[in-house]
Amino acid sequence: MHFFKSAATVALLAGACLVSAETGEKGDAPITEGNSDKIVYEAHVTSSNVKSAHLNFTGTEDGVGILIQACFTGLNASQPGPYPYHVHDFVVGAKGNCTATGAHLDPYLRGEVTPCDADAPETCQVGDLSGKHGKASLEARGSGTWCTSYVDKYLSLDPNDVAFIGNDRSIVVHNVNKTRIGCANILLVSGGSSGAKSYPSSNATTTGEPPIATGAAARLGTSGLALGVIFGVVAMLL
Ligand SMILES: [Cu+2]
Repeated sequence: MHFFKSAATVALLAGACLVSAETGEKGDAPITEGNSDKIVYEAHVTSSNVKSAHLNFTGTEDGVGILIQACFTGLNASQPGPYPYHVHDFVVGAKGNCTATGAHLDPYLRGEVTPCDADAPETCQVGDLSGKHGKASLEARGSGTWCTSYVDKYLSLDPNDVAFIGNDRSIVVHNVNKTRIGCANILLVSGGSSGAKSYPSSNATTTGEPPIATGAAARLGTSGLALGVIFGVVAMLL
């Protein structure tokens, strides 16, 4: 009897070890709180291969996690799907260069060797949206559209959280072979602060480009918003 009990314990311990092997060097991602539903970020991907992939990020009523709504449409039929998409570390480079976005947002240093297990999303790379919630389906090809909506409990709208999606981050859409077929910066639309960056770019695990390029693109985003406000005021005066 005792033998069976301890055998079961050993098996359990071994199981626990296996599970922890998938966990990030810095542990599992914690559930985020305090994400206001007044804060809205957006990313709008358009490229020669992606007519439109629009993603909207906002807080939730209870502040737990962030609500993501996404619609993909007009993906080039020559690109094999289904299509993974992720939050990447850096902003898009000059001339829409998606390579400049670096790796997936992975502040807990989990890496991507072991694929994300959607049943244990806390162990996935924080930025691995399609790993946790499903890839964009083939329905998005040609004139088709594919939309989804979900709460991701591990991303944050707080600039002081390592899982912050704002400002210096981007969305990259891939084909099924991981080729980057489109990318766009995640920009603040309303609420929130443009805030500090808590997850140092130097932590990135890839070939990431220096964050110098990011400033320029971020400024571009900000001046775009400012322009929008100016046009809005002018339109009101007319
Ligand atoms: Cu990606």
